Amino acid sequence: MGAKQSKPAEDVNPESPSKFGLGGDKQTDLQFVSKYKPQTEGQQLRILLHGLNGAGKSSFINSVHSVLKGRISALALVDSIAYDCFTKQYTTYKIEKGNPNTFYPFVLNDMMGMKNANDRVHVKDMKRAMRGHVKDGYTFNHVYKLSKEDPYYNESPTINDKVHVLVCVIDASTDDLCGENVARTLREIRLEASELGIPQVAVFTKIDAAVPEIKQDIRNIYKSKKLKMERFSVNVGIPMNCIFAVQNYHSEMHLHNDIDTLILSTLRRIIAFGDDFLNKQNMC
Ligand SMILES: Nc1nc2c(ncn2[C@@H]2O[C@H](COP(=O)(O)OP(=O)(O)OP(=O)(O)O)[C@@H](O)[C@H]2O)c(=O)[nH]1
Ligand SMILES: [Mg+2]
Repeated sequence: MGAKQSKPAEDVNPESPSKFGLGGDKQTDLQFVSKYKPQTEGQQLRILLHGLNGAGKSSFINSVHSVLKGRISALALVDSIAYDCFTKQYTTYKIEKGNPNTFYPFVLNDMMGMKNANDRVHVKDMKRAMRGHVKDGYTFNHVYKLSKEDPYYNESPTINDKVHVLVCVIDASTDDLCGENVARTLREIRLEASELGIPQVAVFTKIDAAVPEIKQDIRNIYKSKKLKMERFSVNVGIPMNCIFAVQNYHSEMHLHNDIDTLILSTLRRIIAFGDDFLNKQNMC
């Protein structure tokens, strides 16, 4: 698939989402992301994705990669039958920027999803991951947490190993976004992140399945009561202005302007939140 073929078409729709401020302005957001540089040379902004299995974490990474590369790509592996946790390893994804071996100064971390609300091992592993103790390549399991004796335990994490923004990925297409117990567990993870000062956002995925009307008009996204964002916000404690909605690239052959716009505006905000935290850390 060549770049020419996948180049997003100019948005000729006078009622495009960007014009309604729903997804921000694509070019401005793209410029922000392209120009972003942490204040301190050599620093890297780490974005950790978590959530229930099958929520769309790996697909979000692929979507960000696709938008920034200008073509559909599959950096992180995704399973089409999400009956169990497909991603098992802790993996840091870097995105090449222009020249080979030049990367964006932010990375996206994928990890095994939470099996259910009683997945205590996941909560413990999350705490270690946020503090930077989990090395790349660690294979998670549901039976025991990463031990301090494990070769994949990072005893002395640097600022680059620690997480700077936590992204809770939610499948918006399920009837019950997250039951009471899952919400409690997500809240527990959120409180741990808050103790470390790590900002948190939520990204609702699969809005195409949740709100089929958006296929005709993507402006319906944030209006749609079907997304139940307010209820999620109250249950988990993430404020409404930190909750975003996207459609991941999951079956598309080409990029689409509206999908790009939502992914980019979400990414921009994630980076901005993480950067604030990174700067605060540097001042300490
Ligand atoms: N319709 C639709 N399907 C999606 C979207 N995002 C992801 N999917 C599908 O949802 C399934 C699970 O997606 P993954 O990205 O593997 O989810 P995950 O959170 O990484 O899952 P685990 O690794 O198992 O924890 C796959 O079949 C994807 O194609 C989306 O925005 N819309
Ligand atoms: Mg995955």
